[in-house]
Amino acid sequence: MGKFYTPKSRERNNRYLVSVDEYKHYHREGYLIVRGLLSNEDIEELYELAEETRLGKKEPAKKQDPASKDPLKDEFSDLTRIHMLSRLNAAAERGLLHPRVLDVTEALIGPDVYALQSMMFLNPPGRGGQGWHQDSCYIKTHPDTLVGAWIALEEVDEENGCLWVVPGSNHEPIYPPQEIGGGNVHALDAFQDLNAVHNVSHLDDEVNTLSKVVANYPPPIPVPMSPGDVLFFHSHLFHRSFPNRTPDRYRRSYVCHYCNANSWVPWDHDGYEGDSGNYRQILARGRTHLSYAGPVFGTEVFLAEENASSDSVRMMGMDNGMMMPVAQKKE
Ligand SMILES: O=C(O)CCC(=O)C(=O)O
Repeated sequence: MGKFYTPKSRERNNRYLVSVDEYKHYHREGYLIVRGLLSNEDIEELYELAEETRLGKKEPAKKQDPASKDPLKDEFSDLTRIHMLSRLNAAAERGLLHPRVLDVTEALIGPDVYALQSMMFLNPPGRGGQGWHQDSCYIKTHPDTLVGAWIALEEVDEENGCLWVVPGSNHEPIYPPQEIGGGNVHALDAFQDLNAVHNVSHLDDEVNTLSKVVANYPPPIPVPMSPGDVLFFHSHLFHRSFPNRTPDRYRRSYVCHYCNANSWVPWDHDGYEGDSGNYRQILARGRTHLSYAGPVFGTEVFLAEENASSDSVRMMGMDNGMMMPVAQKKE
């Protein structure tokens, strides 16, 4: 006879336990701020990495092309943000796989978690900022389970360009962005009135037509944060940032994305959008029946116990008429 399958987290001393209120807040409002989730030492390591990155990249900023339709292209070429340091650097991998960030992620979208993406933001004076957008139009997961974790590496506020969110907008579908292939998140013919939007992520609300949907909501709210605070945000949430308008402060942050490890992930940062990018995604928690990668710098991850993963789990009809997942040992 089989046994009931109940996912079980691995025990750790400093595990962050998410409260039911936090879980409800995240799913109702589309975001959750966990103050002081990371220690000073954790932040110091990531802050130093941000500094090394900044000091190693001293090319003069390229002037933004005012006719450009894609503000992100300018940002990447200006090195305002650097993608996927976690594939190149041990400290960046530790940040992406930080156990306390994963504790929260596991409770919100797990128990099985892939770590997909990392971005180091530097945002020097006068630069940075990303207009209204929804993250699932950039990183596609099917089922759509993406979540972002925005880690403050220093004080961030309205002056140096903190994030702004539209509470409750996580219940919206993904508005297909015309210029990047229509989003490709929902089936194209599933909605009767889901119209394409133009220039998502553009800083100018006049050309970024997602701003018209944002205008249906009460005013967006800024999210000021201190080093070690982490903002978890749903991938359908409308959010944006403004350029850093201080003359002398940076806005350093480390932003990572995760999804449930039973999602199919056609996305891979290196441009691959084919039949599966799963084999490049790090299994950070739990287990998966799909392919996955391991950490390359030896960062410890707390996966399901070996003996649990050798079970085969099937939905079975029980005597009481209910369908239940049942694990059976492989012979
Ligand atoms: O931090 C920022 O300025 C923008 C980050 C963002 O919007 C994202 O990661 O989706």
